[in-house]
Amino acid sequence: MREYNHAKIEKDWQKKWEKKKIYQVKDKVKGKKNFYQLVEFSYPSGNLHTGHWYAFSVPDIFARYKRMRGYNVLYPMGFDAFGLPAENAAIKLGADPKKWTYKQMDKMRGQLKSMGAMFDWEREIISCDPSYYKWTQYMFNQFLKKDLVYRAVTQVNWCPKDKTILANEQVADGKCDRCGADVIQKEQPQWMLRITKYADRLIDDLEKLDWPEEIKSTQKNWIGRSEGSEIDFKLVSGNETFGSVKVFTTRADTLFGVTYIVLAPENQIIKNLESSITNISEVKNYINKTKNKLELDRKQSKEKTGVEAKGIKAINPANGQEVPVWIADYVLASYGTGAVMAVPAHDERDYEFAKKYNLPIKEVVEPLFIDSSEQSKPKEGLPFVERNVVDVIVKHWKEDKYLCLKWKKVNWKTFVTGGIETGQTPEEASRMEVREESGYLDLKFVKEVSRYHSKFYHNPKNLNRFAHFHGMYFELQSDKREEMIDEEKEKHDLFWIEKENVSKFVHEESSLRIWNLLMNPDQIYTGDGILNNSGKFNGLTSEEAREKMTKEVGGKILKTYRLRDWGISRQRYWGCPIPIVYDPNGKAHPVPDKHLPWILPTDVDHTPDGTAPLARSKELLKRTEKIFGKGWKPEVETMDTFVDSSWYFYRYLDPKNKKTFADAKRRKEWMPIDLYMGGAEHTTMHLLYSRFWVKAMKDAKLASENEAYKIRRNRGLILGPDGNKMSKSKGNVIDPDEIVARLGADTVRMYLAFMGPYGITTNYPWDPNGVIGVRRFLERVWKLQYKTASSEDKISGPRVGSPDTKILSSDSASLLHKVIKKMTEDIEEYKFNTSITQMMILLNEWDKKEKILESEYKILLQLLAPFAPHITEELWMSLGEKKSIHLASWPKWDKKKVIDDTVTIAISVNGKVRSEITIEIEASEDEVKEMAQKDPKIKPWIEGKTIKKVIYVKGRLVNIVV
Ligand code: ANZ
Repeated sequence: MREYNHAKIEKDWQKKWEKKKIYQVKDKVKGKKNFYQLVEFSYPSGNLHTGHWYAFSVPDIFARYKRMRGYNVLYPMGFDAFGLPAENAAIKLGADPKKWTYKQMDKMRGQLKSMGAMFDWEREIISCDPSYYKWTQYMFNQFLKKDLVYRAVTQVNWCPKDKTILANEQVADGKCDRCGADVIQKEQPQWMLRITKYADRLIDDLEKLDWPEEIKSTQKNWIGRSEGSEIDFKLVSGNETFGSVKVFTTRADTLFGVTYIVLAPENQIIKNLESSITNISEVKNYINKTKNKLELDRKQSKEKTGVEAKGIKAINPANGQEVPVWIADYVLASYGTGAVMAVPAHDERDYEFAKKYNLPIKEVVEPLFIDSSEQSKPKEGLPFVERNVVDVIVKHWKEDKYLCLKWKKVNWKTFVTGGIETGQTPEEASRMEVREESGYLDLKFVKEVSRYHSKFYHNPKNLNRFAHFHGMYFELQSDKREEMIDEEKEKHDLFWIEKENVSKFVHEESSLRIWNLLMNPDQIYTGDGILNNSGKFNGLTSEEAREKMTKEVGGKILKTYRLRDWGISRQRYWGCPIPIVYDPNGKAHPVPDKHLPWILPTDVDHTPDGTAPLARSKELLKRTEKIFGKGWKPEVETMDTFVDSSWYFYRYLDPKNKKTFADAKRRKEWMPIDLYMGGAEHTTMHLLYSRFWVKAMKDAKLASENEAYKIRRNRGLILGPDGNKMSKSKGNVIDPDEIVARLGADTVRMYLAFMGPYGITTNYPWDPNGVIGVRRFLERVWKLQYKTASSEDKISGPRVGSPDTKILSSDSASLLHKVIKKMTEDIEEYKFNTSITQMMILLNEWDKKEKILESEYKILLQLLAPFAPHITEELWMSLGEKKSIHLASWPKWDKKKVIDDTVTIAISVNGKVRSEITIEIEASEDEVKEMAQKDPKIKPWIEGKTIKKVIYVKGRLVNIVV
């Protein structure tokens, strides 16, 4: 018997595969569909950790599976090779960033090859290579032509200690991630990309993508589109009008609820108002105080502060009402217009402020509930019939209990409720309803709690109801009561429910709202609804009103976004040089395409001193002057590395092309990417930037697709055995090199796939016993090779079709087919774990047998091949196969064999279930009855007794009557 020597097997096969080029991918193969599967290319950190293994080797299972399913699969790998760590190594170790990076990549390439993945290394790309960044620069130039690139002064993060600009992701908790110094904000000119121009498309196109909902919603929030209105409020001082202030609001429907106006302290308009503000020194004082606050603190500040600008008023354009003008720092200068119309009845921030400064609160929007239950949701096609209604809460005369009704015919639990007749007030209607429905008479009206509206289908009347509810509150003064008429008694039962149980008893969302408001009046309604107290707009929905009211007051409807343009300038060395030169007047010009790649100079001192390292290159300056003339200067900034990774997937398609970044034909063969698997940390940066980049490429006629990634799946993290994130400081790091050496790459790949479903962002702890378990499984597969028999007659034990198989627990052939089916279904959903379980079940069954069919063993090897490519190849070849198992196809299951042909039925004696047996579905009644009586668990119940009757219910049970 040969021993399972993983080290030798794995090395041998990796060499042979490379020599035979079995993983080389052609762009087109006759009769095969292309399948482009991408994982994020790695940063050459120089050491492959468990996270890399999880990121690359598990998706490799899927890629191999797809290949066996007959697809022409591209699963490429490369290096995202520009970036800070190389530069830091240069600063710390005095290394040459380029040499350092290439050395790291050599090491990592070797480790990546040890995975046994089907990467086509001929297509490797390296983003720091001039043959790659030439095209990054080319695209920059194209975008410049399309006015998608511009230079502007913006705020950047500045580390005063390292004297360098930091990207947002290089700042953690306001500190430099390298030296820990407090980061400050600095104004700096930057090259910007107009990603905001694509904001709408970036939101709207998400809908068509098969991406996890959480990434979609995070991207939407990040872009932060809000549709709003700009509305002018005239400013007056006494009788004098002097100009106006523009506010930005997303809720123009609440215009009638405006009770004051707020200006951001920085709002320039305050200067023009100075002479009319009577308390100007107080105002100036406040403005000075807010100057030192950070924007973030102002957004989150717990206690709102502000000061009234006395002597001036604003005129509400909707109703001509004068309202006070306040200055408060909860309004930000950088958003909207830096001024808001405050509606404390419907906005939390305004509500808090109004409470604190005693400003009026005026409700103008009432909630609208639309029933969504199957029985009561409005019926399409039926018109709505309106009706005014009361919903009446009645308190007990002595106890803290409330009157509730349980309706007999319909499943309703409510307060007293009923319609308001013409001529009745809501109070009168309430009294009448309470009297009719309960008989109580001695009511004290306390208040109208709130109003709301409700749309539902009224079943008994077969109409759609649009009900306008008044939520009323009464307290009974005594138990004075009259006899109810029988008709009412039949409709419902009355209950007095304790305060704490009311919300469990009543279940209409709308009634609950009134109840909650009564119990806790310090609440406001911030949603859309139906307008009230809004003059001629009463009764409109919020949505209708926003448009109508904005028009009516001469406002403008517009969209705003939270997304800012993408600043790509880095004052860094190890990045793609921005291909710009400045003429002697300081005007920027693109470096013409014929001079690309615009090479990163090497004569640079990397010590950070606050200037860009490229500024110290004599060669770069000389080159610039030589090409463009005396007095010309090069741009010394490099690009954000997210630019490099925004288009890398195109280059895999044609990595050696010198004429273009990727030939159009090849792009047509492969794009868009069928499946993109990656880390959960990528939501708003890489995945948003590259979506923008592709759209911009499409508009510049460089690409023909609008989106690059059809399906996106994010994976989770592998945690240390202690359940914490792996980190050197915690001493819980699993070194894949060590485990691969000890147990083999096949074991590691398969264990990682076995931990749990892939493609969901759940984290799994590394379990040392789990790895051993997987290794044992592979050893068992290895040993099975000595149990194979090449023809059926050598097999001992019952086989399909033989006469002694009436009672089957499971049968090898049908189990195998069930396994193929289940594994296929699970892999399609990235549930590699449960598909491995299937193979384990099969093995348990086979272990019981003396011999197994070689043909069936080979099917197992094929099923296992994507998971454990080396051991399966070795076993496959040792069975005399000539062609690699990885060129074989995925086994098919036989439909007939996966149908369950057995069924488990119950056996009862005198009606009590005493046992179960498994029978063939087709077994005859007599056979089943006989088996039931012979069952060892049944025997004691019938022995020595007369059997009166045996009843068989087909496929379900046998009852023996004694
Ligand atoms: C009146 C109103 C009534 C508002 C209401 C909201 C609810 P989003 O949706 O986040 O874009 N706002 C406008 N400019 C502001 C600024 N510079 N600083 C702080 N708040 C500002 O927010 C838009 C809403 O935020 C606007 O709509 C405005 O308040 C406020 F029931 O106007 B609203």
